[in-house]
Amino acid sequence: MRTTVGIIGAGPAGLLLARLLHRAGIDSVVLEARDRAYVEARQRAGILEQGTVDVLRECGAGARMDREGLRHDGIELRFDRRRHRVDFPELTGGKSVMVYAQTEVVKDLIALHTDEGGPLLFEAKALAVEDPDSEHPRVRYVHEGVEQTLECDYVVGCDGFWGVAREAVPRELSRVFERTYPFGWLGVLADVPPSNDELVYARHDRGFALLSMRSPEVSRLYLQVPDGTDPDEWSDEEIWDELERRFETADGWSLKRGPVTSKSVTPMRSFVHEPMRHGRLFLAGDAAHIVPPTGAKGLNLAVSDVVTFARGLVRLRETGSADRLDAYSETCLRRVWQAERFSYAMTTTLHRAPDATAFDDRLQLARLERIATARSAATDLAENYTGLPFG
Ligand code: RFL
Ligand code: PHB
Repeated sequence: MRTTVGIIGAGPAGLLLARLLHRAGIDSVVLEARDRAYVEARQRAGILEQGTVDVLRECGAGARMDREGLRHDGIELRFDRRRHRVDFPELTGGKSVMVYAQTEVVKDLIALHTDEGGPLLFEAKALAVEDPDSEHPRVRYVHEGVEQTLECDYVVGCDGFWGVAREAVPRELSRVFERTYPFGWLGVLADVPPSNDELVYARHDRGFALLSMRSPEVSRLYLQVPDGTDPDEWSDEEIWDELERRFETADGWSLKRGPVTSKSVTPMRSFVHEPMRHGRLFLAGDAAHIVPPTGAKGLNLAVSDVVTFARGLVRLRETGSADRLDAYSETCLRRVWQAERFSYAMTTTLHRAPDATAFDDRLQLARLERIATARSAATDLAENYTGLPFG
């Protein structure tokens, strides 16, 4: 098979890229290792930045999001049994975020692409990207038990952290920047209306907790747990009891309980691979970088990467200038490192490290106090949370 852009991975990055290229009249083939049901059910992100919302609308993938998504104008920080609201539009000149699950974005993009777009092969596992620095890179893959080759003008590795695309960058040119954290998130979905209208990020001496939601009927909750925790160690009742302790306020706020329908543990890491481009191979989304989920940046970074690639390729086609495409790695990395900085700051301000001292605790409270009392500190949070401009 031959195509202009070979896309590895049908997560948000790969699917949105295929959509953007289709709208620009550029053909692509998407190879996805897993089956459609698996990809559509994978529980992950919940928050879309303003820029992500705008891109989904512009490419005709925003209709259901606009009907069912929940626009949020702020978040609540909870610490020392106090509640502090950060108002996004007021601090950013009108920006907000959308609560609309990654599973739903993925379902919408798959449905559109299946109706209108080019080939999207499920259960097609890429084995390797070959000759990335030639004019015609290739992807070797297995589909229906048969090994095949996809010949491309460009390959975009949207295959997530565990994918194969990154391996095609020669070791001597690769640099990896990484940090792991000695804790993870135990995440649950529960059939109960969210106990708060907006997300609650709670710092507590027992550890971090987050209240989020999927709809007016379904809550999404997270608890900081030690690294390597097995979700089955926690009964539903223990989870609710612990959430209640960490969210407790002095003003009698109460947490609604309901049936837990899913439970899983996510490890936390920060990771950046530089460069994000080698020859005609481009890395996008989690294939190139990971952020801890505390800043809600991962999916949104995947979106800004593929928008940058698509704009670069369209410019090359329309004007003959490869300047934007050539600047892909630098353009994306500037935004990636701002998201790394923000996610790290949110993570270390809100989580309790196993070796934290009383000094560390006081520092965290001082940082939160600063956000609660200084407009400049609150503005920095609001600008980063709602999303910095795309490159
Ligand atoms: P994905 O979603 O991992 O998709 C990669 C796809 O590639 C496929 N694949 C292959 N296909 C073919 N051949 C191979 N060899 C392949 N190897 C892999 C995989 O099957 C998969 O379908 O990466 P992508 O598209 O870059 O998207 C990134 C996002 O999924 C990720 O950054 C976010 O989910 C992170 N994240 C959040 N991001 C936000 O912006 N806001 C949030 O609120 C937010 N919350 C979260 C999160 C991630 C979480 N977890 C579970 C890691 C909350 C959690 C709990
Ligand atoms: C989620 O709803 O899954 C979610 C929300 C905010 C985050 C991370 C995850 O920071």
